[in-house]
Amino acid sequence: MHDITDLNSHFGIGEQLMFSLLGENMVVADINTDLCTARVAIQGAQVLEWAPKGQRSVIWLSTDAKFIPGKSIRGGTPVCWPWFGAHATNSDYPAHGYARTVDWDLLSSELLADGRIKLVFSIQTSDATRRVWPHTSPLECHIFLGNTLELELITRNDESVPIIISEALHTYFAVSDVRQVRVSGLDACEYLDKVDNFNRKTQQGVINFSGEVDRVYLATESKCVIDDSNWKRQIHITKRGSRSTVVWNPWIDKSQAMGDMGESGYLNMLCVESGNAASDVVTIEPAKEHRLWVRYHVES
Ligand code: TA6
Repeated sequence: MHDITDLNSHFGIGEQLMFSLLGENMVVADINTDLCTARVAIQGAQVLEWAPKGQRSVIWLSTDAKFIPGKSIRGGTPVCWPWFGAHATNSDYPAHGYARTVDWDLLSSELLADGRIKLVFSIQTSDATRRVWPHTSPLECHIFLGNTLELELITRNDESVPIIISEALHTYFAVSDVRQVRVSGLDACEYLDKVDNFNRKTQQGVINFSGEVDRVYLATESKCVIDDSNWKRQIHITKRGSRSTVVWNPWIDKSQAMGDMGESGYLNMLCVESGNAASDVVTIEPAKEHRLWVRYHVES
């Protein structure tokens, strides 16, 4: 458990970066600079909110999100690691790995010359994590908060044999009405349609939303754009070190079954996730590292 007073004395930056408790012992960092306001949870190194100055939040957080240590938080930028989706062999293991439900260590905080706040987190391991992931593979998450949001996941293989991971930055974006937005950048990409028995299909043009969508686009390094004409903005999603893009909206039935999506939360969120999943899993050779990087910026 992190001590708020210690965090503020070691990592606080005046009123631009302050730590506090949210819900049942959920430690968060609140950022308020000339460039943006944001909130980052120590659990999962998860950005919960991010609003460039003059913009409403770009990152969606459920009004019914639960802030209970060890439970995933609905919304923000969940880190799915060291596997994406269901575990390949053991259904008892947590979906999307364990990174998003454990406390991380904050290694550093910095106000950069360009006015952005940089936070560097490293994941904590324990007997519990080693039970589901018996590898020595330190993970860091570097977060740059300004009028853009950058996230970088760095996995290092400290073993003498290769390790294989799948991963994603499972980011929830805030939209005016998912029925009236569209996603471009994936035209002609092949995808696995999780709503249709993982059947392999090819994207035709832009993606519109009139029902549940859960697709893993493969072998794509393309930039994506969420075009939200109601809110007169486009959210640009640029990535490196990622060959998969997952597009997800649970729609009505799935949302109600999840219990933490809010009354009609599905209408105001859309996940466009940058990662490496399915046939895009990553092999990291001994003593090497793998970097997954994204940048989000808004044009209006
Ligand atoms: O990325 C889409 C997805 O894999 C969906 O299939 C759905 O399970 C979603 O992630 C949310 O998963 P969670 O474990 O956070 O409820």
